[in-house]
Amino acid sequence: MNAATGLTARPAWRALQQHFTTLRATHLRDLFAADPRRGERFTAEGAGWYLDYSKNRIDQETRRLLVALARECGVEERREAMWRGERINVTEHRPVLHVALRAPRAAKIVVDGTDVVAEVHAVLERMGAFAERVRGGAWTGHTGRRIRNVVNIGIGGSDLGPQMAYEALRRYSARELRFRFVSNVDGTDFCEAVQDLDPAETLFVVCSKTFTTLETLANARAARTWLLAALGDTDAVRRHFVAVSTNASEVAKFGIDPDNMFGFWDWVGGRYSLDSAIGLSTMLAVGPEPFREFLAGFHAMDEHFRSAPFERNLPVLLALLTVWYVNFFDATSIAILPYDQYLQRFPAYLQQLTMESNGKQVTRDGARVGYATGPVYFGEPGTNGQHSFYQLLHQGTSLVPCDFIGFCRSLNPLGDQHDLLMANLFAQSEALAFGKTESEVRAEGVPERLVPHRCFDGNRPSNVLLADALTPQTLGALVALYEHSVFVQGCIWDVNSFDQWGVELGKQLAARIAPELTTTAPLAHDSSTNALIARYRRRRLPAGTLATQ
Ligand code: G6Q
Repeated sequence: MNAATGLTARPAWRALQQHFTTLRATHLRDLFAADPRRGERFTAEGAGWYLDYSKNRIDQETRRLLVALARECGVEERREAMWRGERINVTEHRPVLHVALRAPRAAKIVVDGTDVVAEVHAVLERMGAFAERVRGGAWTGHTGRRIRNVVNIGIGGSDLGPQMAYEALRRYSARELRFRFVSNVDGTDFCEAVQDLDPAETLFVVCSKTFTTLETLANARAARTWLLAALGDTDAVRRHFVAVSTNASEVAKFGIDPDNMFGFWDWVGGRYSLDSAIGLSTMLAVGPEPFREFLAGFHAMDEHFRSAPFERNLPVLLALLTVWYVNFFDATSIAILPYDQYLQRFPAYLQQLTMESNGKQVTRDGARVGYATGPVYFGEPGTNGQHSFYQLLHQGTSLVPCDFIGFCRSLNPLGDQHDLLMANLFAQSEALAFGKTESEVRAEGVPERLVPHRCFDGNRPSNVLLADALTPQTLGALVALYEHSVFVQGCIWDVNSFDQWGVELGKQLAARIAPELTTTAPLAHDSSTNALIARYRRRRLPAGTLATQ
């Protein structure tokens, strides 16, 4: 089978195309009217999460065909190949084993003759011991003062996950410790993060899988300079810097004591590394035991993904629905709408997970795909988003499937505010699905000229994900849910969800341009880039000068 046409030639795909021609005109109002129990029938549960996917433009036949497509695309085989540690990241020739990071101690996953689960637990032990010392005050700074500030330096997968998890689990975190996250090579990020911190009480956690990332090394050097300017003694680095990396030699070259390094492995992708030692800042915030619960939540979803039949399998269902909208309804974006302020960084985190994984134009074999792949993910916590971009979700010309995420119990009960929050979640999903017809608008006495403006077509799909409360466990399960959903999508689109070559070109060009900015050497780019660099050269300030001076 030709790889580029492989997917679209599959029997289930062909059947879905046929089925789509009949279902596309069906309104969610009709689907609900035809089956009074639809809201209970199209639901699934696993690892503490309840998924209501009844407000999707599907019927039982759609689900049957989508599940058949997953089978034809070998989702089961590829899932097991991942668990077996096969090198399913074909372009980097690596296993993909984030599931080993949360496997219980008794589990065994062997890669190249080594039981990686045992290694994972050895690192977890070291992280736990270190976290206890910092949190308990036994680990002090160079001058003997207690650590009160933790600054995570990292970017991409070494920043988005830890920052999201820190924010999400804030309710469980040690409030006497302050956490900051520095990622951007823009000096503003570092300067603002440390401007009110005392170097003698500050611990830097430098997170970089490769320890060669330009932004992270620039910020780590800035941190060292800032620390030494205050403490004066290079020995201080030992007490104020720890590293999380797979690259011990680069860590040592930077001057961080290898004893203060927490390792992980090349079979952990950056955007899948939150539950490795990259989560050290999260563990410092919440403590080792809640971190283990967090891992247990991931593992519970792993087990669900591995054992639940596809028809009741949360990651499989979420993935198939995305494929349905992207490939049949031509949807180009998905909104992630968490109704919980603690999940404010969750959409940003998911953006990387989904778009870096499945934003691909060739199949695993390198043939051009003949169909759409990963959509744009975006989102904001509700209810804030309601007062901004939801207008387009309700009345715009694009179809934007939405994932609503909420909790039955608030971690901060404040009067009736949680009920108000959840009422909004339920109402949004209802409004998107059922809309408001012309006759309903007229019946409200709306003047005729305003009727078109006040109508809502409805028929806009959404999922609702509910858990009892935001805990380390439910957060872990939620992350794993999306990780596996991305995996299933990748299997169907036949792309490698675990590489990210797309970020390379810009990096290479920036490395070429950086030295050109500070010379007067002739430029050999296109006329636009040449003119931009020339203007910048004329107007830039010498390093170290303030724009306001
Ligand atoms: C994620 C990507 C990327 C990576 C960063 C940081 O999957 O690979 O976002 O996490 O580029 O890389 P380092 O951890 O090596 O600094």
